[in-house]
Order: sequence, then structure tokens, then C-alpha cells
Amino acid sequence: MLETKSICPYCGVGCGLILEVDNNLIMRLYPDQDHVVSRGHICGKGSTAHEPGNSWDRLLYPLKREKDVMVRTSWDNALQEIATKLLEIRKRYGPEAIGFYGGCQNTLEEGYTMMKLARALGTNNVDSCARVCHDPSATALKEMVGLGATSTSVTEIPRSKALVIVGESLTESHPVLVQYLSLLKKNNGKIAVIDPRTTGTAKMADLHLKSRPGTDIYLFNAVANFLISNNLYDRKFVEDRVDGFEEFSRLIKSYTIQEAERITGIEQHIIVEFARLISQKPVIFSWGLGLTQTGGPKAVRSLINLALLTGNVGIDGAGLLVYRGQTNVQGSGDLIKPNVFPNGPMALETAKELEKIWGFLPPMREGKTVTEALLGSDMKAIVLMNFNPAVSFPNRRKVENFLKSLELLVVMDPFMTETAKLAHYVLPSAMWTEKEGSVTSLDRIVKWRFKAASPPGEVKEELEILSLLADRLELKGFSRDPKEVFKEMKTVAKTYSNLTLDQVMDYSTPSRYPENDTVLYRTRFYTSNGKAKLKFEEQPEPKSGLILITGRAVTRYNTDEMISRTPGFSQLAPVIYLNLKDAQRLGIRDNDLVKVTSRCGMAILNARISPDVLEGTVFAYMHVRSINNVVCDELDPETKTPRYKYTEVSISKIENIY
Ligand SMILES: Nc1nc2c(c(=O)[nH]1)N[C@H]1C(S)=C(S)[C@@H](COP(=O)(O)OP(=O)(O)OC[C@H]3O[C@@H](n4cnc5c(=O)[nH]c(N)nc54)[C@H](O)[C@@H]3O)O[C@H]1N2
Ligand SMILES: Nc1nc2c(c(=O)[nH]1)N[C@H]1C(S)=C(S)[C@@H](COP(=O)(O)OP(=O)(O)OC[C@H]3O[C@@H](n4cnc5c(=O)[nH]c(N)nc54)[C@H](O)[C@@H]3O)O[C@H]1N2
Ligand code: SF4
Ligand SMILES: [Mo]
Repeated sequence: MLETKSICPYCGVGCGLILEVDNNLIMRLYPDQDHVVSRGHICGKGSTAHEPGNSWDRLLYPLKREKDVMVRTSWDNALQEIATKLLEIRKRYGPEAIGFYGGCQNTLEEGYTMMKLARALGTNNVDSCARVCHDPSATALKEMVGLGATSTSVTEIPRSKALVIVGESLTESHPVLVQYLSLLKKNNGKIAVIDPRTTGTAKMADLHLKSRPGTDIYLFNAVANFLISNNLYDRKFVEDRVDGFEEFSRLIKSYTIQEAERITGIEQHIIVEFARLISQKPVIFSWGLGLTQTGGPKAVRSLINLALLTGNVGIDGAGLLVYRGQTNVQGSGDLIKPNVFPNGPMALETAKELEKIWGFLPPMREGKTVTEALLGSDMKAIVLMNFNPAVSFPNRRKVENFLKSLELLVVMDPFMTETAKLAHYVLPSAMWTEKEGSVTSLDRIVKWRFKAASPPGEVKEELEILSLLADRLELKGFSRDPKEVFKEMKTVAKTYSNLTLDQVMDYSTPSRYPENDTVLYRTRFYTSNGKAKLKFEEQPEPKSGLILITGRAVTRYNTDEMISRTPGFSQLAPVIYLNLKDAQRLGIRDNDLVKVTSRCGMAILNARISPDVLEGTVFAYMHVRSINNVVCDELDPETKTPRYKYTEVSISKIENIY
């Protein structure tokens, strides 16, 4: 039996795994004791992550739409026809009619190559699933501290006095990190959770601030004002290392604890207790989608302000921690953006630098984000690499209609997804165990996945698919060798330049980018003048109706393509959770069938009464397919991230269904 080290393909924790391989079959996998973050732990999804690859319904050869049926075709035909169509569309409508968009289980090398291919075709229409989760975090962090990534590490949690967790449920979404909450508690550290729901994580907290959705900015501003007015902030840190204090402290004055209670629904004494808790050192400020998918970068900035005011960045046991979602969402967000080059801002200087390495000058006009592209553009050709937006995007019907309207839709995926069903060409791609390449975890750890088995049937590795397509497009410089691509990638993306291939392949060292330290900014921030920036944000008027929140279940994963093909996981019940008071008001009882309606669409679900849900909100798992018929395509104006957790809905009981 051969053993190969790898990284879990699901969430951004990036747990270390050891695969046991026999005769080209992954027989079993178990946790890697030596992995610095997971330390021999694994969750249920990780422990079965090899199973979907063995599923009977893997796509084994390329498919092509002929009228309304998908028929088998050869790689040669498929790639030649796709190339011809792309060139035709470019000629007819210009390069901006074409877009390349990727999911975030793609490796750094795959994402980088897709991004380069789009630019070689003359378009900046490239993006990744990082857009829909933490682009607001990356945007706010880049602006305020200089790098769009975590400034600390989860391994620092046990050293802190307090851990603040905003809009994130570790027990569901990053279960292996729960061990760090236990270690923190053992060291008498405190946990504060800010979430409208009583999640498993909230149950572990010393302080649960059960806020109304979309009111975080008010809360953080009121706390900032309290800290400043009561001299509980770190004056020296702010004077030495932070810009913008005077203006910030002036603008924040109208935000009071009294008003915060009215707006957020949290009692004043709890807010004051929270303010005192974070005025200590060291404290870690961490967050998830509860911030980014409601208030976008504005909400993230208002939280970062608190870390800067209290001097909790750049020291052991403190910092800014983002619970990134997918296995390589950090890396995808670092490399693939429509408005930024992988080597820096979109400018002539960076373009010229790319020309030297790539042999062509990239286009200079900002491209479209994937949400702008799919939710109302007039683009004509889209290539999707392991992305399932027909299920994962808000206002699904609109996305579906758009995808159907395209002259060319190419989907790479191991499975016939809802998105693939709409494609003109479906190209079967390789599972994470069937190729090699690197991924960046939420902890900034970059690790190499080794190939454990060959892909089945005619399945091809994505790098090979992209490089063959580039050949047909007569574009040069698209290697199918992940090691070569890694080397090129790190000369382009300077934040990755500290790493060597040997370090990334060596599982006995963590290999973090852009420095191999758990804590960044010990002496300088990565901004141009080395200082961090405070940034005041105003609280927008919170929505008043019944708010639908969507989120994760520990036993499911995103659009469920993988878990639904994993033996041992039962089907997910299509349920919506309500508070008892709302249920009584609406005349709904436990287990009633209800119709959930928004201005975008509706779903029929089973009602469950739950004390965990705040009055005025309802909760559904995002894995329930029909829920994105209801979730509206309201995008954050700055980052175009959907407000997946902030849809006004109405609910009514369905009578006499039988
Ligand atoms: N088991 C499992 N794990 C996963 C995934 C999965 O599908 N399944 N997906 C992965 C991915 S892609 C991602 S991005 C991460 C996401 O991980 P999380 O960030 O944990 O994502 P969610 O569960 O969607 O939402 C987090 C929390 O935000 C809260 N929330 C909603 N509105 C607000 C608000 O206005 N303010 C505040 N403070 N909180 C609010 C919700 O109640 C919810 O508990 O998980 C990753 N891990
Ligand atoms: N209502 C609501 N909707 C949401 C969210 C929410 O909180 N609420 N969250 C959003 C977020 S944060 C995210 S990240 C998106 C995720 O949305 P998507 O990225 O669209 O969905 P995924 O299910 O993560 O996977 C995409 C594809 O990757 C393929 N895949 C998985 N593993 C492998 C592999 O090893 N090899 C290959 N080649 N392919 C693989 C799967 O078959 C799948 O089709 O959903 C978003 N949608
Ligand atoms: S916590 Fe995340 S990375 Fe770790 S085993 Fe579970 S799904 Fe995989
Ligand atoms: Mo995500």
C-alpha cells in the first residue's frame, strides 16, 4: 500500500491527510498527525473526501450539446470547436464578450493558468468564487493593513486573552478549529460570539451578542466610541502605527451604546462587557460570512477598526483572522481578479512587467466580476472551471436564464451539475487526488497536493485541458506541468515569492506566505507608509421585515456535489427554522409546509420552530437547493458580493396540500 500526503479538498482549514493507495484506488485516508494546524484531527467530510471520486456517475469523456441532448465527443473535437467559437465570438463582439470563472477547490496553478489564458485572449473578465464569500475581507484588509489575508494564525488562539468571533460558526463550517477554542478555554481565555443565531459556537462562548442582522457596523462604531471616550484604547499604538485617528474619533461620536441597544437588540451591559473584554491584550478578532454577506467591506472595516484601536495587531496571540471558506479560496482571491493584476494594481508598469514574463501585454480595462457577469451582463461566452453557479448564486432563475442565453458555455467538472446541464460543452475534470498542485489555507499555509491516482476514463487534469485549449488558440507559454506553473506564478505574484517548491512540498514545515511567521506586522504594516489606517463607516438603515439568513450545516458542503456522492451521509431535509413568536404570529406550527417568498422567487419548505433563531429572522441551510430561488441578487456596491444572508421574505402556511 502506497501512502501519499495531501490536504483536505473541502474547507479552508486545510487539514493534513494521508491517503492510502492500492492499485490506483484510494482505499482509505486518515489524518496527518504532523500537520501544524489540524494536529491529527479531521472532520466527517474530510475523513470521506476520497469517496466522491469513486462515484459511479463520474463524467468520463467530453460531452457536446446537439440540439437538446448531450452526446459524447472526443477531446480533439471539443477543444477545436471551443477554440473556434471563442475566436469567432471575440471577432464579432470583442474580447470583453468572453469570461473565465473558477471555483476555489482549484489549485493555485490551475487558477493562475485560467487567469492568464483569459488575459491572453484580451479580456480581464476573470474571477473566482472568492468574490461571493470573502472579497469584502480581502478588500478591507488590503486597504487598512496592506494584505488581503489573515494577519495571525489559528495556532495563536490559545495564547490570547479573548477571541472575538463575528458571523461565523466554527462548529459547522471549520469544525477542526474547535479544538483551539477548547485550548483557549483551558488557558482561561474568553470567547465572544456575535451572531443572530445561537450556533454551536455561540454555545461555547462566554459572551453571546445576539445581534439583529445587518447591524454590526452600528455595534462596532458604538464600541469604538466607548473605547475612545473612556480612554480604553491603546493611545501609543494608535499614535505610532495608525493613520486617521483624529477624523475617525470625530465621526464616531454620534454612535452611542444606548442607541446600539435599540438598533442591534443587544442589551447595553453586554455591549459594555464586550468593549471591556476587547480593551485587553492580546485579543484576536475573527470573522466569517455573517459580516461579508450582509455589510460587505464596510462591516469588515468597522471590525478592523476595533483591532487597531486596541493595539491588537502585530503581537503574539492577537490579530485579524479570516475564516476563509474553500480549500484554496485564499489563493484564488490572491491571484484571480478582474480589476487587479496578479502582480499588483492594474497599471502600465505592472502590465509591462507581465509582458516580460508572459510574452504579451494584458488588457488594461477592468473586467467583470463573476456576479456582474452572470447576473445581468451581455456577455456571449463563459468558461467555468469547477464552479456551480446555477445552484450557488442568488436569484437562480436569473442565472439560469443568462447561462441559457449564451452562445458558448463551457463547463469543466467531474460531475453533471445543474450548471453543466446548461452547457454547450462539458469537459470532465480531475478530482483533487488525481492531480498535483498547491493550495493556500486560511492560515496562509501553502501546501502541495501529490497525485495519488490517475484519473478514470478520458478525464483530464485541468492544467492539461487549459494548455491544450491554449494550443488550439495558438497561444504560447501555457505549461501543463504544475511545478513549472508554480515557479512562474511566484515570480509574478510577489507575495508568494518567499516560498520555494521544496518548502511547499515539505510537510514538516508550515510554509506560510508572504512571511513564514504566524504573526504579520510586528514592526510595519504592508501599506505604502508602513502604517495601518482607521476607516469610519456609517451604518446603513437596517432592513425591517422578516430576514432570511442562510448558512452551513456541518454534514454538507456548498452545492453538495461531493457530499451527495459520499456513502454514509443522508439527504438533507428541506427545512426552514423560525422563532416561536414569529411562528405564532404567522399561524405556523412545527413541521407545517410553508411557502417562503421574496421579490425574486419562492421555495416550499418544512417549518421547524427553533429557539436558536432570533425573532424577526428565519434560517435555512444554503445547501437546500431551492433556497437560492428566494435569496435575492442584491450585491454589495463595492465588491459585488451577494448579500446571501439578508433577504426580506414572507412566509405563509400551505393548507390542504393533499
Ligand atoms: N460543513 C461545511 N463547512 C464549510 C462549508 C460548507 O458548505 N459546509 N463551506 C465553506 C465555505 S465556502 C465558506 S465561505 C465557509 C463559511 O463559513 P461561515 O462564515 O461560518 O458561514 P455561514 O454558516 O454561511 O454563516 C456564518 C454565520 O453568519 C451568521 N450571520 C448571518 N447574518 C449575520 C449578521 O448580520 N451579523 C453577524 N454577526 N452574523 C450573521 C449566521 O447566523 C451564521 O451562523 O465555510 C466553509 N466550510
Ligand atoms: N444562499 C447562499 N448561497 C451561497 C452561500 C451562502 O452562504 N448562502 N455561500 C456562497 C459561497 S461562500 C460559496 S464559496 C459558493 C460555493 O459555490 P460553488 O463554488 O459554485 O460550489 P461548490 O459546491 O463549492 O463546488 C463547485 C464545483 O466544484 C466541483 N468539485 C469539487 N471537488 C472537486 C475536485 O476535487 N475536482 C474537481 N475538478 N472539481 C471538484 C464540484 O463538483 C462542484 O460542481 O456558494 C455560495 N452560495
Ligand atoms: S475541517 Fe475542513 S479541512 Fe479539516 S477535515 Fe473538515 S472539511 Fe476538511
Ligand atoms: Mo465560500
